[in-house]
Amino acid sequence: MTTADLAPASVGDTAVHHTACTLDCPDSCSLEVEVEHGRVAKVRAAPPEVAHPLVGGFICSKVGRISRHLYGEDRLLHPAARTGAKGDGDFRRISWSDALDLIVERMVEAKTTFGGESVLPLSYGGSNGLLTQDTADAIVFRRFGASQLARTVCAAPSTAAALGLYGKMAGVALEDYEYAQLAIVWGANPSSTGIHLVPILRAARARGGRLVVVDPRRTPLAKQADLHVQPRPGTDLCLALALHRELFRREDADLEFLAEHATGVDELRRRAEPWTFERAADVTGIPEQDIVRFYDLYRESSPAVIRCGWGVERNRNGGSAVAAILALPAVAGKFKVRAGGYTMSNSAAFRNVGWREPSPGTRIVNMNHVGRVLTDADAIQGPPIQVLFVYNANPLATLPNQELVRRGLAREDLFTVVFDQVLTDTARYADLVLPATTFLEHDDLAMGYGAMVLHDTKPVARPVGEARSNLRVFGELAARLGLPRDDDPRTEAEWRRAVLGRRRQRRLADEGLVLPETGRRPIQFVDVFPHAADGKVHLCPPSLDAESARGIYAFHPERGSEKYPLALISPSVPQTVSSTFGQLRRGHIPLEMHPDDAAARNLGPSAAERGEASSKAEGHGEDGMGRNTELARVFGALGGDKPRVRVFNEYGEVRCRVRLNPDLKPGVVLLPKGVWARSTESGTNACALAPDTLTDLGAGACFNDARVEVEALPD
Ligand SMILES: Nc1nc2c(c(=O)[nH]1)N[C@H]1C(S)=C(S)[C@@H](COP(=O)(O)OP(=O)(O)OC[C@H]3O[C@@H](n4cnc5c(=O)[nH]c(N)nc54)[C@H](O)[C@@H]3O)O[C@H]1N2
Ligand SMILES: Nc1nc2c(c(=O)[nH]1)N[C@H]1C(S)=C(S)[C@@H](COP(=O)(O)OP(=O)(O)OC[C@H]3O[C@@H](n4cnc5c(=O)[nH]c(N)nc54)[C@H](O)[C@@H]3O)O[C@H]1N2
Ligand code: SF4
Ligand SMILES: [Mo]
Repeated sequence: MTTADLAPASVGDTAVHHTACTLDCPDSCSLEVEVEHGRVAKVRAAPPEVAHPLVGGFICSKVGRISRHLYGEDRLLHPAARTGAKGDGDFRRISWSDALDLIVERMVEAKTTFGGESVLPLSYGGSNGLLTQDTADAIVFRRFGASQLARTVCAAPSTAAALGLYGKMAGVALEDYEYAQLAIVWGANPSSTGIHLVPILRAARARGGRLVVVDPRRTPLAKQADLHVQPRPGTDLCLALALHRELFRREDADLEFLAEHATGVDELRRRAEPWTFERAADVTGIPEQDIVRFYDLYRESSPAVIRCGWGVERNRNGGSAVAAILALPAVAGKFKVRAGGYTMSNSAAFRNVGWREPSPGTRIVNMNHVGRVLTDADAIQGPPIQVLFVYNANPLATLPNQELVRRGLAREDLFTVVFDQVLTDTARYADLVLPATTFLEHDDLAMGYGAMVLHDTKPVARPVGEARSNLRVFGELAARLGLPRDDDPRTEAEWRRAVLGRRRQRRLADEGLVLPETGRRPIQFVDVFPHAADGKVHLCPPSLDAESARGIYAFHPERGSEKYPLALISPSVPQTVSSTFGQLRRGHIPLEMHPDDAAARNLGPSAAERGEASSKAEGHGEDGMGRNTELARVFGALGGDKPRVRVFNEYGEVRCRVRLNPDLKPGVVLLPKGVWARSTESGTNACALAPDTLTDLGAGACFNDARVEVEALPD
């Protein structure tokens, strides 16, 4: 591939460009975009000559239809200042120059009165590449001396566990799953969240490979799996430790591998010791015979690979659970072969990318505590937050304890800037909104965290209205605040070089995309090793042991709660990426509930009524998703109009309707993550029910520790 391949080609009046997707998705697709008169007309997968191998000629439908986001009615077109009450979303247009003056004035005023730490930048940046986060923005906020944000809302526990055990070690390439004799998809739902793995798993099965899915609900993949292991949310740690115990006890552990490549073996063994299969079955709610079957499949298969997802981490035991899962291939001796080992985030395939702006040593605010910190001056040491600058994030829709976040955003004395592409729920509370470009309108660099690839993202369409890129806006803000230094990068090309290094930048320019330096598809413990001084896996790393209350691998049982007996999970759904594209949803979202739980609350047919339906359903076929068509019909019919309910706990409530879903584990209810206020009757989402407690490692979010009750509302 050469740069010539990446230059736009003209087909009639339409220009065809190649670029890459930066959305928060592991697959980082290479895209082909048709542009008409400066506007995006069609987006599809780039052809194989210019695409990275995982793409395989298809992309998701949400990006295929991204013009609805780019040119939809919610798109922000120019800077605007608030005219109505906070939350109303009424603004009047102002100029960029006035907007930037106003920000500078308010930031300087806050610093003079309260100190620089009274300014808080709030960005997560999951849907950003390497140029639009932690570059010019870091120059602004760090040099200004603002508070720093710990970006803990996602991946913090997983990252802590993976780094603690293996350092920055690349995982098994997703393409290699085809060669796995056993693939374990653990707390991940790639049918929604990383679709390019799905055909590869299908290919593996066609070659005789087996599939195990560990998930509290029957996901589309679980329906095709040889074994679906269905734990209660938050109990994976017990399951993983039970597998470890048995590996050691039955002498199936690879002691030779462990002697050469691991530390902390005896500690892990000791901590796994109490977890018999029986006890694990009791705590996880998984039938013991399923654990035995899972053990046998894992023990006897090679290559065996574990795709550990982010569903495992979002609870009080999340960090230790991920650690115990990632330790399995070491103890069971599954490394050293292609398709043997694990995959978590594959961003470890690239080292030393990014701009490093030194930390000013100012205080750090945990993102999960933004609601507390905005509403309670005593929640954190130092000055109260006076200026909040939100970009690359939609906190009102995505942070736990939504009502507290809302109260914080509603504070009259808080000056809030929201810099976004669309008028998000958060933006409605802003004093000032700034219009941002999208990855089809600005320069960026996409780095996969599933696909091992780094590639250029080019502006292919004209920015709508007065939308500007992060690099430009933060560059101008830095200048107005007098922060730039002579050797700071200024142009997009200079930023690319600063972020990538000269050698990689040249490769990217020559080749269009860059695959890992370690060889295209590394084999763990052959081509890549733990990134630690001793090159070993640390099964019981002292730093993590010190961090977790009662030490790593200690199980924290649920606080018993009779008042709120249902476990609410809020996983990703196909239509959105986190909250991105949430404005495009039509209608309201339902709460999904197992029929038994619904019947117990008079919200659905009783077991007897369903039994009758089931016997009628026997002999009926399954549809493409593995649903029994007759059962689905009967559940729908028996359910009648979906009952209106209130889902509630001590943090808040969501009012919506109920949909019966027999694929959930009884006792588990589901609301999708990232929905906007307009998608529920109450204007709240799962975050209104999510506690702002922290995970055992990495101080991450505990979304799936939400415990709730559901009651009927009059229609
Ligand atoms: N279409 C789409 N793609 C996305 C995203 C999106 O919102 N939409 N989000 C992106 C982002 S930000 C991320 S972090 C990834 C996340 O993608 P995934 O890793 O797939 O994570 P989740 O969607 O949070 O949850 C995955 C599964 O975990 C299950 N689960 C919930 N609790 C538990 C538990 O305690 N144990 C186990 N074993 N399973 C549990 C859920 O039922 C769900 O099926 O996807 C990325 N890709
Ligand atoms: N209930 C519940 N909530 C969750 C989760 C859950 O499991 N359950 N999961 C969590 C997870 S996994 C994640 S990753 C977080 C994500 O939380 P967020 O990062 O807050 O969510 P996104 O929807 O990705 O928000 C990104 C915003 O940035 C804007 N944006 C994108 N690119 C740019 C740019 O270049 N410049 C500017 N200025 N703006 C831009 C987008 O328009 C979008 O509004 O949500 C978390 N929230
Ligand atoms: S969101 Fe994921 S699947 Fe969709 S185009 Fe982007 S990288 Fe590909
Ligand atoms: Mo995430």
